[in-house]
Amino acid sequence: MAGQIAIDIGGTKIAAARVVDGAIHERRQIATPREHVEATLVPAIAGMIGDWLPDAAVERASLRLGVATTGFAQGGRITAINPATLPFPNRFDLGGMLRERVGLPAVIVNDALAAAWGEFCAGAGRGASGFTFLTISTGIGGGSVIGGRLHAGVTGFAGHVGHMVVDQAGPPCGCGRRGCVEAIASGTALASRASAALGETIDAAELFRRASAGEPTCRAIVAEAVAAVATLCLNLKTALDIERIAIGGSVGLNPAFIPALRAEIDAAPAAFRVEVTPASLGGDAGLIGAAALALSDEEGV
Ligand code: BMX
Ligand code: ZN
Repeated sequence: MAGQIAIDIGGTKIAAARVVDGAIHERRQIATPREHVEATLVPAIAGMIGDWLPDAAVERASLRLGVATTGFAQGGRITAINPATLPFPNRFDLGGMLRERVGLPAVIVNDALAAAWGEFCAGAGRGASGFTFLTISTGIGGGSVIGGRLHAGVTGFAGHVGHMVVDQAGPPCGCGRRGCVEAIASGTALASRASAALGETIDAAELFRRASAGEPTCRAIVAEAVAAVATLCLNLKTALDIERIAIGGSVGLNPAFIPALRAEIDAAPAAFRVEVTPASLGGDAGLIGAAALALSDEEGV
């Protein structure tokens, strides 16, 4: 069966899929190797997709991998904006290494930009004339589709809204700034803030469980994260005047998150309010978007 091979590299998981006509036919997932990423990442990906590669040279000739990845993607290379999300060397040549190891060219796009395109084409962004996707996951990423075009910006950096500052006196972020929404509300930040406050190691999922059970420290940490993401949404509305924001990622899709976010946004002055909705492709948005971008001539990514 023909189709695209799509890969989504996140700070916690790598997913790979065969995508046929925009639908996922077979999907695999592994934990992201976080040690010696420069040496382990590409072999791990090659191991996931090896048996999907066609033998016939003629079929290989028309195939391009669609790769969504955490990090700032530029000309096939990726750079960590926040190395705490996934540490790889600056301008890591992911495209070149994949071509060498797998024998296929790859279209490399930031994960949240790819997911924004996936949600716009086939999910929660369909029909929106201005749309932003936010992933609240290991890190916080974003992507916007304005007037039907993916807005990657002049260098491909657009969408790195996890590094918009929402509290100038806030905690330091791995990107080098202070008070970024990612330093307050990402899964990484929530786990480390909760662990420090409670004196025991817990992850973001456990933080939400305890907050739902009424534990006051956990409730306060979650409330601060929700307020930070709400500020980000209101700021995005002022910058882009989008119609809808879809929220994805393991933190964003926690059942407690979006209702609390909506309540916070609804308390803002009317002109700043924006519709927020769960990402409808769930964890597959990046795969579907990357597959579509590998086929398309969507520019600037
Ligand atoms: C970080 C940054 C973004 C990414 C976002 C979500 C790195 C390595 N990544 O802000 O490029 O889109 O995290 O990443 O600097 P995820 O791994 O949580 O999906
Ligand atoms: Zn930052």
